[in-house]
Amino acid sequence: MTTNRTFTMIKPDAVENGHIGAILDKINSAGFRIVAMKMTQMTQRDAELFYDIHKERPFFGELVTFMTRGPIIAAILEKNNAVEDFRALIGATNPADAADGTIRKLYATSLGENAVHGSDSDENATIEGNFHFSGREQF
Ligand code: 3AN
Repeated sequence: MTTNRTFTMIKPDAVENGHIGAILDKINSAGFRIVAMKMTQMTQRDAELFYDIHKERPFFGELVTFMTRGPIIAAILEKNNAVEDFRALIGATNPADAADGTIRKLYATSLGENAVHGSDSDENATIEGNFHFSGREQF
């Protein structure tokens, strides 16, 4: 099902470096509507569950430590073709490979600390949005 929604996190590195406002401005300027948004800090268990797909990868421990070391911004975004267009807006996983003008090119520091997350499919956008926005909140 095409939902036209995606899920993003502004990661601890970008929050620490004061880039929340600039990144939200890029998101708004690219035509995304913010459907839900909160500042939160992931627990170790949260990060392990969220990145379960990477649990066998050598960088898993580093990823969990990084994602739990400070606050993040979690948000659900809406736009036509949201998943694909947002992946284009953030750029390649490694900021060294990211195109000029993309969020990772502008604000990420390294492959491991790459400023933002963007869902890679409609299915994962729904799963990830529900992971961070559940309970009484219905979007
Ligand atoms: P993306 O975030 O572009 O979808 P994934 O899903 O392959 O990339 O990786 C999830 C996260 O894991 C990345 N955002 C990055 O923080 C981290 N990561 C991926 N590959 C590496 C790596 N080789 N070394 C360290 N961290 C990595």
